[in-house]
Amino acid sequence: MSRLHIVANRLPYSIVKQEDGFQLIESVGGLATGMKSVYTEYGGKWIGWSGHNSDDLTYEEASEIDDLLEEKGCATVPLSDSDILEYYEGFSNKTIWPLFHYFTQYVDYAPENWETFKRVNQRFADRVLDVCDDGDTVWVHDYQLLLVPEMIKSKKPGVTVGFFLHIPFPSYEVFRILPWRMELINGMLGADLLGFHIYDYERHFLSCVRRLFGHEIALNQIHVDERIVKVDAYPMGIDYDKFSNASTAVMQKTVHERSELHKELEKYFLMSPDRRLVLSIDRLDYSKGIPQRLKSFGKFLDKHPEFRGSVTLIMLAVPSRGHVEEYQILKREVDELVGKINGEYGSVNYTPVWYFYRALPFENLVELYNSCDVALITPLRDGMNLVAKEYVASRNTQTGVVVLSEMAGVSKEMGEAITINPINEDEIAEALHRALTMPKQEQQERMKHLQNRIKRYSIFKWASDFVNDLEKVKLIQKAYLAKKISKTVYKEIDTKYTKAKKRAIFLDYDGTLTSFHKDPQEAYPNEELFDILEALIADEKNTVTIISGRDKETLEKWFADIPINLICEHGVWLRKLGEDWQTLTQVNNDWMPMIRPVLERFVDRTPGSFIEEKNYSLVWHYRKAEPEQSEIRAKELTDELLGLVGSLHLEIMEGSKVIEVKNGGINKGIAANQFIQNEKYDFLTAIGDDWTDEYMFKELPKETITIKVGMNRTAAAYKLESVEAVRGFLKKLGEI
Ligand code: GDG
Repeated sequence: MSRLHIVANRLPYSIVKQEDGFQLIESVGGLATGMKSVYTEYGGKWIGWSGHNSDDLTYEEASEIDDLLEEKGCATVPLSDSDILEYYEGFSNKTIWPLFHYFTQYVDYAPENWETFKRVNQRFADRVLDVCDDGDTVWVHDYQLLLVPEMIKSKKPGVTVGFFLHIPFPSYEVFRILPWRMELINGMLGADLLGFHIYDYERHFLSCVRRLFGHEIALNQIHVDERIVKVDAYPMGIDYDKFSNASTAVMQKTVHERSELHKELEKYFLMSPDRRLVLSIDRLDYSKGIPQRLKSFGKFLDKHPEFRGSVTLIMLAVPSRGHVEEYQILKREVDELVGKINGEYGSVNYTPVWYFYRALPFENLVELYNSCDVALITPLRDGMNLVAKEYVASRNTQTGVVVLSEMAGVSKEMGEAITINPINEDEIAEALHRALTMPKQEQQERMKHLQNRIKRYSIFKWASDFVNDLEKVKLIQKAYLAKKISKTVYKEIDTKYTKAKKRAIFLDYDGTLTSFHKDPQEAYPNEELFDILEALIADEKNTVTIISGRDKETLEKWFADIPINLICEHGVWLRKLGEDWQTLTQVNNDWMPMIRPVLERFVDRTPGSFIEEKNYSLVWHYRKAEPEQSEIRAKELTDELLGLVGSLHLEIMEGSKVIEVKNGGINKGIAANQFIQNEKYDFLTAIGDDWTDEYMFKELPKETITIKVGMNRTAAAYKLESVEAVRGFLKKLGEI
């Protein structure tokens, strides 16, 4: 693989000023560990902010820092005081963070923060563009850089871009609140691969794309202009061995070698064999549910007085975003709650909550994981939550219980934890009781499963999976492009066209010659389309046929003024030039009274959907209905119809946002073949966009130039990406 660069708000080093100059300290965070393995292996750069305010640095100091980082493969993006205030603390942490964690009441909509966010994202993108070449791969991380993928892609389309979001992606109902919602999605769609921790975030994102942009989406692939964007879930892992080994090392230390904290913990247990520790670790953030957790612990002590004196909650709250008002309020609330619980339930030799408001060194962290019987992890929302995984990895004795919020992404991977609703304080109190009284054997059984799973999908596996998928996306795009009509392919088609003496051109209508409209009656042909068709018809070597699922009355009305052949209702009706309408197959409508009530029931329950009755078919349209609901309804309806149609010799056709029930033995392929029989055409082409057109692609003679509009799997030989592309193609053929 070519070079792979990482882009994140922060570089994987922090910088401290010493007497003899600046010194780099390697970050030990999960992301830094995982990514270092990736960008060093692929010889790329890590692009990000050094963590220093550029206003506080002299030119010489800034250059010294840049040089030090450069040696480590890092390229710095400078941030000034106002950038930090408006881009980082402002739009990132006061707008996106609360919104994406469903704290809509905290969202700040300051337009100046948005402006700075855009400007700083552009600065990051420019720095990336400086260091990368066409053919390189770039992996952008997290919510501070949502606009960067598009900013890279629009300038260097030859660069493959991946993006991973570390926080939740909210549901459409929440996301839509944001005035800059279109811009953010558009920024993300610059990526070739978009990763989320869990499927829920992925489906929220896809739903926003569908509703805000209407792009075509097939499974987890979005068709954006001429590209395919793949979306997938990759639950981020940890460096499992690092925690497991550190935990073993901690246990093997002699008394003298042990840290002060470790000694304190041992003393605590020595006081009584019944003593238990419950652990709580997070950044002090309102998304983490810390006040609710404390209150639940108070409730637990209240309801189970037998545990007073023997169960202590160790609460490590790492200071975070202290400039932001909501965090200051939270800090006061937590301080008060700790005081209240300790005041109410404490005694001379019992402190219910040990509260640390600071970051501890890694060794202490592992000691805590090692010594605590229960990990109490109760975020109100959390993208993943790595603490839960780190606790599991550190439990070499295989004892210990995780009490876990169902709102954390990690809960999807931890079925063996006791899951709780983080708002429900009584439930948490009871879960805590259950955890503290769980038999050892049960703890070990659960822990064994958790460890096996967390170990397997480590941070390294996570990173390599994402990188491998980025490579695969290139192949998907290549396969898509392979069927695209390139200049050379077009030339070949044009040569055949020019040489031909008698040509048959079959054109589907909706989604091929004209875009879909919410109201199908609005899809009538415009002037440009008439010009294109007239130019083709003017060449007397051409026999042009519109072949559509629409009813004959509509098409007859719309195309009354031009001499064109029409095949309607997927092949039931044919009107050749100068002739009357004829049916291509013998059909009847006796079945309609049986099927109609079924469709009507679905109309009643699916607002926006409606029934169209054609001469020989019934159609349930759901283009105007709520997209996700109607997809489900469409599946239900198909299932129900399948049970009915067999004995009636009917067929169900699932088109684009329609389900059509019609007589069996009729399709566009049969109709088109009947149309050309007894004639000697030396140029045949068929263009269509949906499932019903596949019959033409499969059944017309093999020399037919078959063209599919859109990205879905097809039997056609070629693809065009859109209605505009079809019109462009026909204009060239018709020489207009
Ligand atoms: C975001 C998302 C997602 C904590 N205290 C100390 C310390 N830590 C380390 C832990 C852990 C990390 O910080 C916290 O990670 P989380 O995943 O729990 O949470 P966020 O910081 O909010 O991270 C989150 C994550 O991104 C990854 O995608 O899981 O949902 O919000 O690694 O060990 N480390 C040390 N001392 C401490 O006192 N050394």
